Amino acid sequence: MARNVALITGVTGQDGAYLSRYLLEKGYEVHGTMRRTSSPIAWRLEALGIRDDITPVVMDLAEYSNIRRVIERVRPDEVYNLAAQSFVATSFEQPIYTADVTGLSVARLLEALRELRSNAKFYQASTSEMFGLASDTPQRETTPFHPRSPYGVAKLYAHWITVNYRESYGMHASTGILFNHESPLRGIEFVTRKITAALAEIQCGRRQALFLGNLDAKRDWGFAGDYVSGMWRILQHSTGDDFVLSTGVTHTVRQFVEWAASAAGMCISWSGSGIHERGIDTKNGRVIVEIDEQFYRPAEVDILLGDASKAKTMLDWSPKCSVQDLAVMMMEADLRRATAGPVLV
Ligand code: NAP
Ligand code: F7E
Repeated sequence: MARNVALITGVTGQDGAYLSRYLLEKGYEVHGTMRRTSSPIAWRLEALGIRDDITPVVMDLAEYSNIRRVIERVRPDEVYNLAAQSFVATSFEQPIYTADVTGLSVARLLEALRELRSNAKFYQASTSEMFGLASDTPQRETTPFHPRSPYGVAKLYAHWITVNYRESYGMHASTGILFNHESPLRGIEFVTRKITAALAEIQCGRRQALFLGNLDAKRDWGFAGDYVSGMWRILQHSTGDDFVLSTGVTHTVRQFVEWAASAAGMCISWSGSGIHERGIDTKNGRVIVEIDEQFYRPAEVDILLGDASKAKTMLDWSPKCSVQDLAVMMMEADLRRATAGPVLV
C-alpha cells in the first residue's frame, strides 16, 4: 500500500522536528521544507536522529512560484503549515515581514493547494496569541480574538483565511489554536529556553546573570512532543475544524524561573519590584536574575489559559507532561549541553 505523504513547512523548527518524528513513526513519507541558508540549520532533526529520514525541500513562504512547484512535485496528502516568523518580540521590529510570511503566505499555500491538490488536508498553526487581551478566561474556540502584536495580527489573518477556504471551497482545512509549547529543542530566544540555557551557563561559571523582562506574564505551557499528536489528530478528524490545544494551567515567568533554578540545584529568593526586582540564589547570595527593560514588549499579553475540552472530547487528545516536569526536562538538557560547551545552538 502507498504510504501517506506529508508535507511539513518549517521542518527545521521545534514543532517541525517533533512532528516529523511522530509521522515517521506512523509510516508516513515526510517531506520537510527548509529555507536556503548559508549555514546548516537542521540541528533539531539531527538531535532526534531523523535528519536522513525526511526528504528536504527548499521552499520560502514568500515565493508563490516556489510553493506551487513544491505542491506539484510532492503531491502531499496532508500539509502541516508550521513555518512562520514565530517570535513575538521580532514582530514588533519587523511587522511587515511578519505580516507577509506569517499571514499572507497562508493564502499562497491554500491557493496553490486549491488549484493543484484540493483533496489534501491542510493544518494551519494558529496560536493563543490571537486571543491577546482576552475577554474570557479560560480561552476556548469561541473566545473573541484581540491580538496584541503584529505576530498575533498576522496569525489572525492566517487563521481566518484557512476557515474561509474551508467554507468557500469545502477543503479539509483546519486550525490548531495552540498555547505555548516548549521543549529542549525550543529556540533560545523564547523565555523558557532562555531561562534554562542561561541558568545552565551560570551553573558552569560561564555567565553571571540572566536578564529578563516581564516576570508577571502568565502562560499555559505544555510540552511540544505532546502537541504534535494533536496536530495529527486534527487532520484525521472527518471534517476540517478548529481546536484549542492547551494544558489548562497557567503560571508566571517568575514561577518557571524557580522550577528551572531548583532543577539546576539553585534556590531563588526574590527582592525588589518592577525593574528593580532581583532573583538571588540563597545558596551563595549571588544575584542571578535581573530585569532589563529591553525585554518588555510595546503591548503585552498578560495571561493565557486554554480550555482544550473540545479536543479532549472530539479527538481524545490531552497533554501528558506537566509544566513542572517540562522545566526539569529542559533544565537537565541544557545542563548536559553546558558541560560540553557554550549553550549556543
Ligand atoms: P519555530 O521553531 O520558530 O520554527 C519556525 C519555522 O518556520 C522554522 O523552520 C523556520 O525556518 C521557518 N520559517 C521562517 N520563515 C520562513 C520563510 N520565510 N519561509 C519558509 N520557512 C520559514 O516555531 P515553532 O515553535 O516550531 O512553531 C511552529 C508553528 O507553530 C509556527 O507557525 C508558530 O508560529 C506556531 N505556534 C507555535 C507555538 C509555540 O508555543 N511553539 C504556539 C502556537 C503556534 P528557519 O529554521 O530557517 O528559521
Ligand atoms: O514569551 C515574557 C514575554 O517569547 C513568553 C511563541 O511560540 O507562544 C510564543 O510566544 C512571555 C511573554 O513566548 C522575557 O513578555 C519576560 O509574556 O517565550 P515567549 P510568547 O510571546 O508567548 C505563542 C503561543 C506563539 O504562538 C509564539 O510563536 O515571557 N518574557 N522576559 C520574556 N520573553 C522573552 N522571549 N524573553 C525575555 O527575556
